[in-house]
Amino acid sequence: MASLQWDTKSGIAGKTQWWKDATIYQVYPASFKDSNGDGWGDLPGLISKIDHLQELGVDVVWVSPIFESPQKDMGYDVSDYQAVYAPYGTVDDVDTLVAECHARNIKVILDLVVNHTSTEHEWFKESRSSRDNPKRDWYIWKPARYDEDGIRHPPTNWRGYFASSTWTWDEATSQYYLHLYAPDQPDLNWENAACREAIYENTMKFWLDRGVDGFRIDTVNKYSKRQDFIDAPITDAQSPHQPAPEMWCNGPRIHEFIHEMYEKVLGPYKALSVGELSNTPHPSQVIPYVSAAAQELDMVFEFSVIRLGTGNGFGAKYEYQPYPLSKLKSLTETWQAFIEGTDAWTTVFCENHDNGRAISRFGDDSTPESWLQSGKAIALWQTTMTGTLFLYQGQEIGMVNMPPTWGMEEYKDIESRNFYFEAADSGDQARLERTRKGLQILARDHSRIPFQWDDSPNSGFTTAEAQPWMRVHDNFQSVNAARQANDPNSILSFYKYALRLRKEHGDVFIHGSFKLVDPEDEFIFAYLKQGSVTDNGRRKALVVLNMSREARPCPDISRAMKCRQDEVRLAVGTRGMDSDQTQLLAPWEGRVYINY
Ligand code: TEU
Repeated sequence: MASLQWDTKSGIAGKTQWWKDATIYQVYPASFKDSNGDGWGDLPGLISKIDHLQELGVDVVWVSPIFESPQKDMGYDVSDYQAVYAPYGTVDDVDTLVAECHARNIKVILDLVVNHTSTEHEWFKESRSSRDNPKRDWYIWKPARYDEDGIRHPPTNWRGYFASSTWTWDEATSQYYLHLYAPDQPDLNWENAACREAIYENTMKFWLDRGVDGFRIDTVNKYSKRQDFIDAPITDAQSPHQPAPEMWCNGPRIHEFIHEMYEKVLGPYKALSVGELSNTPHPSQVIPYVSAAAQELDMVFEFSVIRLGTGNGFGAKYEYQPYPLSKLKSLTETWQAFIEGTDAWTTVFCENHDNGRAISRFGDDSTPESWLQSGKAIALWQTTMTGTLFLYQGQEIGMVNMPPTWGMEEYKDIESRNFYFEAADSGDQARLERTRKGLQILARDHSRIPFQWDDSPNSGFTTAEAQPWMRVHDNFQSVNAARQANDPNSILSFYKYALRLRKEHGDVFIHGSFKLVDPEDEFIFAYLKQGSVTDNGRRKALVVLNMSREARPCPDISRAMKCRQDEVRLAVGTRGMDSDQTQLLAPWEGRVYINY
């Protein structure tokens, strides 16, 4: 990887662009590898598995939050940004991780969670201590509203992410504080300049000075809220709390704040940045965050594709909504093509710690054969798309959702549990059933169960005697990394090959344009990738993926590629290299043709 390429084209001095070609791997540390038998993954465990990442072809590791935290939301509730949560290890272990990764030419990025802190953070403890504390204004405090009967109500009717009001009453000073997530996660007040300065110094520079290469930035577009704090329109008559993202997302000063973060920290440190951009479904809103000239973020995660199947609005999020393949295709095209002709950049991903597993959602985990074939089709889909590619731990071995036979007690996530209990409390049995079924597909828990390393007890994640913090999947004896490493036909071997091919033809796969072929076809997902015109002509690739359980005719390759048949060859196929002899695509078969 060219790690120190100066970008002369964008005209931004000192801005390196190595990350465009990078493959980034997300580690969810609690579930990756436990080294000390306490059933909770840790940094020494992660360090012991760097070779797995290197063999896969990973360039950057993103580690989900490891900081001191009461773990109300798995570390996305930080109580001390400069300390490591003891079960993960120590600050020295982070230094070792960085050194060991750098020795293998792998970079390390941490999760930056600065829209909110934990209520246990010193800043919040001070802020809540009195109305005239100097840090009072570092969080968002508002007086109550009272109705004609003198009953107290929150300042606004907003619904938070985890199925409650966004406001919690604090007896000590008789005011409400704002929290978009759990009551234990109060929102920081980015309007306060001293607070912003403390964030840059305390949470960012501290780790960059230790050699960390950048950040995945949590909830990056929620720092600026509308300041009038008014009620949202009532769109869910069943609930006292109303969805209100227009009140607290992409607010009036958001670009000012992110640019300041860039100017003061990200830019000078040349730190890699990838922001989490929810509730922003229009390309015209996204470009200002990721245009190189804007000097804000290198790239963002936009969630239209990964949110497919989630229910409407905030309250019904876990009531599954089926969708046609054409929807997946058109959303993919939108979020591939939106950077064409701009100086912006995009990301490619289909899994993370907040969603169900890709095979269980976009593929088919119902039989071993459909699991294998659809896992490879998904690998081909992801590795042939434009942008920086993100893989989530376990994706490379085709880990799937928890079995539907597992009860609610196996779901540990605050969001899953709150939605389930909200549905149960409603007394509406049909809603409860819909939520239970939806959670089986969409819950955040599915991606958080222990990594399946081998077929030993507890899947090699921890010792045989330990009690893992989440249950190990029943299928670990057949689905595990050790078995797949030795099998040339495994999903893991396929990812390794496809990732190499992606780099080899980076002009087409990583940087090319994207155009759907037959957008209306509800079985075949086919698209043309084209690189830039060079002396040797234009490089093209046609990706054809049968996203169904039935054999289907293959599209006309030379017509779609506008090439003669003898100018085209099969570059890779999920069923091996002989498959291009047949005009029929087998169930879940994928092929990539390139011109030469
Ligand atoms: O998620 C932010 C977020 O708003 C959602 O997109 C997220 O997927 C979640 O399901 C809320 O419904 C980030 C983290 O990725 C998530 O794990 C945290 O819970 C959240 O921030 C709060 O810090």
